[in-house]
Amino acid sequence: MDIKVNESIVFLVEGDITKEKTDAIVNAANSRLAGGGGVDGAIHRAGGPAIMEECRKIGGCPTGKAVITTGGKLDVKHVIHTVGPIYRGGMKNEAGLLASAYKESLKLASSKGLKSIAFPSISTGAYGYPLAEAANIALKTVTDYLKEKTDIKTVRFVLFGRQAYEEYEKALKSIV
Ligand code: AR6
Repeated sequence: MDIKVNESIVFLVEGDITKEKTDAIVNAANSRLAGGGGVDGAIHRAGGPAIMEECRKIGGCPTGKAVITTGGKLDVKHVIHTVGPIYRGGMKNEAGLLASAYKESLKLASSKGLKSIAFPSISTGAYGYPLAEAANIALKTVTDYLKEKTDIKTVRFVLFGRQAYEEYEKALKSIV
């Protein structure tokens, strides 16, 4: 499914983000940028050691912020590493921090002149954010950004598995 927002298009696809050919893919990292499981593990495995080398130099990234490295051996110029919140019931500003992770990633991509970016579903694996709520926040934040700024032409949400895809589809239909 896709929708047009201003001059940009938001795509929902089911798949593996390490196969993307956008200018940048976004990693759901941890604040130490230490690598881990899930999408983080997949990106470092497929991208090779150059990505971790840069992560070590950067040293860390606070929750809700984003940093950028090379794409290593991936078919992308850059990996943007952002840190989503750990879900602890919803009263610890998780929604604000999740929105910030998306927005800071987009701002960083814009500042580097990137035209296309692919996101995974941040915080909805190991960090336990309920998928339906996270999908609404992700899509609202991205579409709001594209209504204001038109430099990023393509945003792809690469959802891992049918359930994630369907939740995002439901969320996207509810906001258009
Ligand atoms: N492509 C796209 N999405 C994927 C892929 C993939 N190859 N693999 C998993 N996902 P998670 P988080 C989905 O746990 O919740 C790590 O250890 C997955 O199904 O990767 O933000 C980090 O180091 C889920 O929907 O990230 C942190 O410590 C989504 O990606 C911590 O986990 C996010 O799941 C971050 O937790």
